Amino acid sequence: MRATTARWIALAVITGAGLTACSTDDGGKKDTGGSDEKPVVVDITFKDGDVTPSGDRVDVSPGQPIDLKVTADEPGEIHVHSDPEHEFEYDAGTTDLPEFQIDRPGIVVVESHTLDKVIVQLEVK
Ligand SMILES: [Cu+2]
Repeated sequence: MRATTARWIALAVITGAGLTACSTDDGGKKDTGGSDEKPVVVDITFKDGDVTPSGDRVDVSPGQPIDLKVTADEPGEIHVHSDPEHEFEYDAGTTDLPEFQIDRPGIVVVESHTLDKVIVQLEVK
């Protein structure tokens, strides 16, 4: 009887610790914690001097986290023409860029200055 109780307590402690670690991770990713919306994930591929997507419209909500995942054959830089602007550098390989949000409705262009191309237009509404 005693042994069983002890085991249950141990389990509860382990589970509790797991939950705490998980929610800390979430807290660190979101800057404000104000939005519990799922992030918009945009997969971007740079290959042979070209980029995919190329000028696509992506709908996002104001304050919704935007998560750019870059796969590239050489390092470069991405510009997000929001206010304030964001500049992200990436290396060859796969890079998960820091999440950002846009609070004001409108169209925000994400471009590669290396290629001088529009990657996506974020339509914030
Ligand atoms: Cu730019």
